[in-house]
Amino acid sequence: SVTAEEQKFCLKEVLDTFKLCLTENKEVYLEHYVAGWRGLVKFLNSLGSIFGFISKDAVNKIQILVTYLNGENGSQYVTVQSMVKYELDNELVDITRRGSHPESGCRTLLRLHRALRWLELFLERLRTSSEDSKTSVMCAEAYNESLAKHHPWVIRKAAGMAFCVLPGRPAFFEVMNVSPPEQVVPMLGEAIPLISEVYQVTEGLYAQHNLLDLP
Ligand code: 1Q0
Repeated sequence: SVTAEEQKFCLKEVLDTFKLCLTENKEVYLEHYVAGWRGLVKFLNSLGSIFGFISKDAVNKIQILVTYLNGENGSQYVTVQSMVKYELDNELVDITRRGSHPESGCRTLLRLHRALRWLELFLERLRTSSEDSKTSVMCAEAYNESLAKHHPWVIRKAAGMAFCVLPGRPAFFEVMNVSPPEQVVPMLGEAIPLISEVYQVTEGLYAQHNLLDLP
């Protein structure tokens, strides 16, 4: 059915979305950033319900940002740069501890931003891996180098358990829905620099405004 087709993950589609993310002067379009995450969540959902607690959190954060984008101040949320400026200028961000703005665009995007680093590290491992490499190990290594330092013990534990049931590399490549499958590695080679650039631009912006530790 049409709905099933819409739900199906396609690596090419996600790649195209990240291509659209950067403006000419290297700002990040929130709309495409969020669309990129939507595509990744599709992938996650196709791996089974054990990843539900992760995809639920991602969907929740995507939804928060979409609500801003479609809200009355949506024009302030066109790029991550304009969002940061707007929310800071109007004191809409809890800077040192959680207060009256627990769901600011800035802190919400920061969570996805940290996850994007995980994605970059994981995809790079996938790209350079051999046929018999374990996705669970690549995923855990990428996680430990990135997101893990921002997560409490109980989440790290749950994530670690979920990684253990990741399908093997061949099945994983199949879910990526690239044909022929030999195209996966070159396609990753194309995707990773794009994802990396979006990450670097956002990281620079957040660093410049001291926003990297938002509660
Ligand atoms: C393929 C396996 C996917 C594994 C995903 C690794 C990330 C594990 C993260 C565990 C998150 C647990 C849920 C809750 C966390 C929140 O506490 C935390 C902080 O937020 P807050 O509000 O409590 O301060 N949230 C986060 O850190 C955000 C986590 C978002 C993770 C989104 C993951 C989306 C996954 C995509 C699958 C990508 C597959 C890659 C291959 C596709 C090829 C392009």
